Amino acid sequence: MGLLRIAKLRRMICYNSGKFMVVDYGGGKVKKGKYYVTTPIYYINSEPHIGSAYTTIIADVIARYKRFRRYDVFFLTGTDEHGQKVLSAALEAGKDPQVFCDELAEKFKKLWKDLEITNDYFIRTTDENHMKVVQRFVEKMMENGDIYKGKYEGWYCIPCESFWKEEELGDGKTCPQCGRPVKWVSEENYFFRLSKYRSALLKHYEENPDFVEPDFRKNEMLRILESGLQDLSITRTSFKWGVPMPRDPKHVIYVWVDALINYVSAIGYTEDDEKFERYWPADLHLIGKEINRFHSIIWPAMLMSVGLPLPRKIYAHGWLTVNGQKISKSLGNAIDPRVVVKKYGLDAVRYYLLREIAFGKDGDFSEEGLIKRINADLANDLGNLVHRTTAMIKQNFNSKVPRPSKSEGVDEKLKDSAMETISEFFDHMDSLKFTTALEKLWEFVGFSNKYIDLTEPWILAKGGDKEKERLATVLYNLSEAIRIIAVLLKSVMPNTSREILRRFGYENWDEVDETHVERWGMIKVGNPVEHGKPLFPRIDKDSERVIKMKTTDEGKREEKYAEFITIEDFSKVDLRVGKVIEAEKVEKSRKLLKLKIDLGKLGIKQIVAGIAQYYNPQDLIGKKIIVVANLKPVKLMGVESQGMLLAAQSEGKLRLLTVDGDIDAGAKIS
Ligand code: ME8
Repeated sequence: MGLLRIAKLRRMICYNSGKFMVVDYGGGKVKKGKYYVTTPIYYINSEPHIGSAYTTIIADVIARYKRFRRYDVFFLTGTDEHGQKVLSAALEAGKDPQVFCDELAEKFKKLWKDLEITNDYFIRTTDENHMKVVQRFVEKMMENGDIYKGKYEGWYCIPCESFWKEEELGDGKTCPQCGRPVKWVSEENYFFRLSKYRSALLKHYEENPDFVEPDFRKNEMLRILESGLQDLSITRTSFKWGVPMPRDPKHVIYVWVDALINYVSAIGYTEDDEKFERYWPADLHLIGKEINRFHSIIWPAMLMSVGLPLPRKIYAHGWLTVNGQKISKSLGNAIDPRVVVKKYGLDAVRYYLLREIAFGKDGDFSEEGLIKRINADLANDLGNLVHRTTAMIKQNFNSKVPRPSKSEGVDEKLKDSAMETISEFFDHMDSLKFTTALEKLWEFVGFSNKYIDLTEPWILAKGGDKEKERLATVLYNLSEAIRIIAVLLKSVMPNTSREILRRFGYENWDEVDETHVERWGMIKVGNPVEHGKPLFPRIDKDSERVIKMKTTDEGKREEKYAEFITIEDFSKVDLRVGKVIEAEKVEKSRKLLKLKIDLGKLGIKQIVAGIAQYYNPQDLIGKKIIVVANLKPVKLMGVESQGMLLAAQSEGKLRLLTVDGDIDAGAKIS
């Protein structure tokens, strides 16, 4: 985007999407143009953890930063709810998939709210509106001759929802991405002519060197493109949990095709032209490195197929480990980010993630590291700077920002350093180099502390009128330095920024934007100054840790008791002996069996259970099993299930619970 400044009016003319424009989106403040940033939409098969929070927090910093730089921002996040992986998780939880997704989507929304994420919209792929757009998008690909019917035979990884070539597999036929076993799939599918777009993609990469970042991730994509592309199977018939293929609803659309389209459906593609034109193309798709291929090859090819412009940038960041280990439930480190935030504070966690983990590379989230940063950078450097300055203003100038007079060499150095910091901070933030941006800002925090040592205000305070005049200048300069630091921190540490500015007499924090650091000397003489509590209390290095890691062995023996329940709670569950009188497979399902169970006086109940991989239907007839008889009925794959049977599961095995000897069907278990 090219920017042209028109003298004093400070009005921006923007060159955006091939057009020149002066944009004013209300409030009289001129916007520079638009900025559309997205996170991946997270699979809803389990609850969010610090890994998903990492991407969302960074996207939030970017969205806040662009608003601060006066862009018209649209920030999107959401949940990916279709596909085999989510369906299996719902079935395992014994829930109807839609009910399961509704419950988990609320958990994601609640987490983002608790983490003060400022997304403008939350998309769910089960939204009716999104599903309609997916169908229209695929129809357009068809109209363009890019979709054909064929037979898919190959390897599929369910956890990654990814197809792999034989030669890409790991030892023992495992997924090259997650290391878990892949499955042989053979189905009649629709295919997308991905191969057709190879040279167009290569050309786009060549003409837009910043299209995929960081560079080493771009090079990985170039290697894939250079080695050739295979057409992509884009429908499945083995389950129904997805968007039906237009004109052939036996097929559901591949979860990745469905998911990628969220980036256009969320802003009104084919539904709200004005909004769509206002925000598309996306300025940044922020993702983790493992899903780069989908975003940097498949998605651009899909967009080319329907004739839409490509996103401006895809940034594939690295992976976080927690206390040095891969994030995993069984190791106990897939923790709810709120636990960490509750103990250490949201801003401290945001600062730590941006400062400590070199953005783009893999990094480790360690509680020790977080405590060190809080004590050194936040409590010691920034906290002390504010504390010392406000204390001296309170003591010597009746808690008002004093009027400066003649400036000396060291004052000029502070001022020059501030101006240089602002410009470097902006440059680094613009190029997504958060770690360097914060390093620069902290160099200035350091220099401001040094300025105190050099000017020795505690000695000036004991002197006569001349020294008092000098003290006023020193404390004015320190107040201004702190004000600039707080303004620059608006997007990274919003609560700290707001609190510091409030302590220096600024209540209108929401309106603070880049114009508040246009020049040195913008702090108002006479502003009330509050000397409050330290901003960041030091953390005792021996304090109890909130991330309690298990050893790998403990992880394997992971299960804890669920919470205690009372005998009254237990008695709510009506457990009965049931005799299996019929058993058959549920059509189109690999996992489900439909059983008719005789419950004596309670009659006959139909139960759908995910045991098809462990039992042949005919082997079950006549077995006496244990059934939860008073479970609210649900539909699984369209078939009603009126109860649940009990089974034990371990290391890939599953065995049904039965009774020790003969007893009547319907007998109560207590
Ligand atoms: O892939 N470190 O969803 P997903 C850093 N639904 N980031 C991490 C992380 C970690 N340890 N773990 C997860 C999907 N992430 C698809 C996306 S988009 C059209 C569809 C973050 O729930 C990171 O951004 O598996 C990663 O790419 C994303 O969560 C994967 O989320």
